[in-house]
Amino acid sequence: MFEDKEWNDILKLTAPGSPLRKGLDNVLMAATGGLIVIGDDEEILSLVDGGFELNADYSPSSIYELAKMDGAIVLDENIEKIRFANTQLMPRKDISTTETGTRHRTAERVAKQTGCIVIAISQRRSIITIYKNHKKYVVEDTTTLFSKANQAFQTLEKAKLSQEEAVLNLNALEFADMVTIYDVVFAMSKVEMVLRVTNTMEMYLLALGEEGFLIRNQYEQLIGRTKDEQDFIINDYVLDEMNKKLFKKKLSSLSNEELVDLTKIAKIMGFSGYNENLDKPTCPRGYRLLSKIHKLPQGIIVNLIEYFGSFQAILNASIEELDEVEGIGEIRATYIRNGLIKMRKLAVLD
Ligand code: 3AT
Ligand code: 3AT
Ligand code: MN
Repeated sequence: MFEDKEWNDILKLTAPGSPLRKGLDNVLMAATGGLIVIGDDEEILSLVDGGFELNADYSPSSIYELAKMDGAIVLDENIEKIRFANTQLMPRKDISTTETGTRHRTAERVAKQTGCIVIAISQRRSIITIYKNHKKYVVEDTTTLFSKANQAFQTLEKAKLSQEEAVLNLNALEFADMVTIYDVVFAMSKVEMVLRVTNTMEMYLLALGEEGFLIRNQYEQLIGRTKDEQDFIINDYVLDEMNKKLFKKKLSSLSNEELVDLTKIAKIMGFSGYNENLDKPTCPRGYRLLSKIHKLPQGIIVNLIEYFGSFQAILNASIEELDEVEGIGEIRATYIRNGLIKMRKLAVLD
């Protein structure tokens, strides 16, 4: 939902268990409603009219007591001090707002005018809304968040399963030198799908805070190194550094529907001589499979690929030929050769 780091920070700030969220939940339970501004710079103070100046330490229970009074509460930026309570906020009237009630209209306007975080706790509707700049976010209760996170997790499990299948298939084809553009693009689309669900999942985990501890563990185990997997496929098949960056950008701009259209991905991957024919053969450089050889340093992998030019050439190289590469002696050459043979056996069996 939110791309920017700023909103990730807000999700963290208001996650269940955080001091701020405890205060907000107190106000919600007391059903008094509330209006809270986070930040106390000149610009904000210039909008504050009346009320009491407090400068008391922040605590969730004092927020609850203060929300019994009308008006707004002003906190410092770090949520350590309560600066004012029972104040009237006077944002500029010419700032547009789509809200109807005066509390929420004020919150939206102050957020737009000052750029600080403003929180409205509705008395009538029992919801917490956070405003910052031109965006707003309705804080979801933990039960709703949990069920959404669980749903996302189930989607993720399915996506992960079909990604693994596509990658195992690609392994076998790469060893057999029988890869077509279709196979690469198919695996790429599956990996990208997993990463997209991952983004949604991570947002829910942020919003759940410490309450999301168990599901976070499960999630991390499931996801493992999927991000690396995508980078490896890109390194294996997308031409130069410039194109790699551009490719990632173009890939993420595809909608979920477009992602299913494999010709679209093939086009942006920039296979040479690609003309809508997904059956055209292609071959990897070898980054992905070589990285599966236990403890083989990245630098050696790069040297190997630069020396031999393709994965097949590395696969067919003798121990003496491997030995020629910088950083590879006889022992390491044997280790690489055996590693590849072992992997090929496994890949073809699958
Ligand atoms: P009470 O003594 O609590 O009735 P008050 O002067 O403390 O009045 P409140 O801040 O409690 O006033 O506001 C009560 C309602 O009055 C809330 C809002 O619906 C309405 N209200 C307040 N200020 C305005 C305004 N400037 N324009 C329209 N309605 C307003
Ligand atoms: P509810 O969803 O009813 O809680 P609302 O957006 O409908 O919120 P109201 O007009 O009912 O807002 O006003 C409710 C209270 O909000 C009244 C007052 O205590 C507070 N409030 C409204 N405007 C301001 C303001 N400019 N500064 C401080 N407090 C305000
Ligand atoms: Mn109202």
